Amino acid sequence: MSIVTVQLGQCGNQIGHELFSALCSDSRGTHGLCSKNENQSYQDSCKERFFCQEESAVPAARAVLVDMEPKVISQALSMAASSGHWRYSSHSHFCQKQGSGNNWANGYCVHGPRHKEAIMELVQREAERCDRLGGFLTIMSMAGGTGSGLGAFVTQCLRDAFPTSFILNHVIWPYGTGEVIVQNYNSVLTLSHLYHSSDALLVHENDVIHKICAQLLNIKQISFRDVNQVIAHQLGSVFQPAHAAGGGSGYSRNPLGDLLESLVPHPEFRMLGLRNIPQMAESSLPYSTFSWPGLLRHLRQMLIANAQMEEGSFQDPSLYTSWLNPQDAFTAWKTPRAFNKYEKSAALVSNSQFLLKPLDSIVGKAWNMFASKAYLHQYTKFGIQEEDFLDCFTTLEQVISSYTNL
Ligand SMILES: Nc1nc2c(ncn2[C@@H]2O[C@H](COP(=O)(O)OP(=O)(O)OP(=O)(O)O)[C@@H](O)[C@H]2O)c(=O)[nH]1
Ligand SMILES: [Mg+2]
Repeated sequence: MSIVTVQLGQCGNQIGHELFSALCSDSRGTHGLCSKNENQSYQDSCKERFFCQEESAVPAARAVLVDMEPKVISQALSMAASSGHWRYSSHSHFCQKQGSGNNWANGYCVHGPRHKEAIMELVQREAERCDRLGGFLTIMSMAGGTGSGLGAFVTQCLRDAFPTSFILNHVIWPYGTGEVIVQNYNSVLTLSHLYHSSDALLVHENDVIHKICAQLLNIKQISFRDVNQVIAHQLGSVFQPAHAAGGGSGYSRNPLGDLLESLVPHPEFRMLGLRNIPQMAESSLPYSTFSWPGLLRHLRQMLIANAQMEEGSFQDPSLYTSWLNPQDAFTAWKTPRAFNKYEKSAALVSNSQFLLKPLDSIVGKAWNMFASKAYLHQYTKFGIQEEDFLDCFTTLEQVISSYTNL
């Protein structure tokens, strides 16, 4: 099955481009110890999921690019074309002349309704190019105006137009010491709206990825490009083909469905996090050896984060909430194929309390601003009223309380 990716705003388009580059270069790159046949079916499966091959042209990403300003999109289009290995389709982007000025309400109330038809037509066309549509992956930041506001609007349109398709929103959590003063407002509005229309939110925190760049990859002057490459690597590690452990011999045909089915058993809990190991500077890769038990132990340790627990396997019931059977709570996927130059690597997607603190902090800061009515007129002038804010706070307070009680 194929996934249609919708890249929204500066962040969404930059990360989307990096994701398709990573998928393509992994697919073309070293296949490690796996057989030729295995490698071939890995490549075919990756193509079916993310790329569309027309005649003799290089594969085209199954993607729609949306931004309210042209610069980032035109960069993405030309960088992809100049790679020579993949490209974006020539009529799969939509942009305007001026961004949403970090104003969620501008993206959601103005740009959304105004451009709904044009954007949804692009999405529809991309969906029709898929033999079998497995769902949608949207990529956006939650702190700006376009990715967050227009992104929330487009997600609702996707839900209406494709009521039975899976929708996974990849969301970038802003730096704690953010560059946008109203980022907490925008974040609260984005999260609460997505919570109603999306199947799940896969969250990457800029602060966390920044740390990986600094501490594990030893990058001195960290750019968005560096951060995005780590994010793309992590996303690729989840979305590239893998076999269900104990399942049949073929690669899974329904990547989004498989992921969401096991990870989102309850509508109150839709926040997903992603960890990937090992991660190291490319130059040290050839000199590293890893063993599976070591990697998995490390990954598990990351999951329980400092909790005092005996080592064991992922089957340990104490890792999970009591209302889930441990067999249903954990699903493993494997492939002998190397991933992105790593002969062995492991990724863990989890639905856990990892966002509780950051969420509480963002809601708290937004609430304090709201209580003093700071910047509210910038939202009300586009049609987001105080009651709308209150509804959003209520939604997120409920999410916080659900996760707290897990
Ligand atoms: N990881 C990552 N974060 C980014 C990138 N670009 C922007 N951000 C983050 O995204 C937020 C700003 O949102 P943008 O995506 O720039 O905004 P936009 O969607 O283009 O909306 P407007 O510019 O207001 O129209 C901030 O939290 C930034 O830290 C990127 O390439 N990678
Ligand atoms: Mg922008």
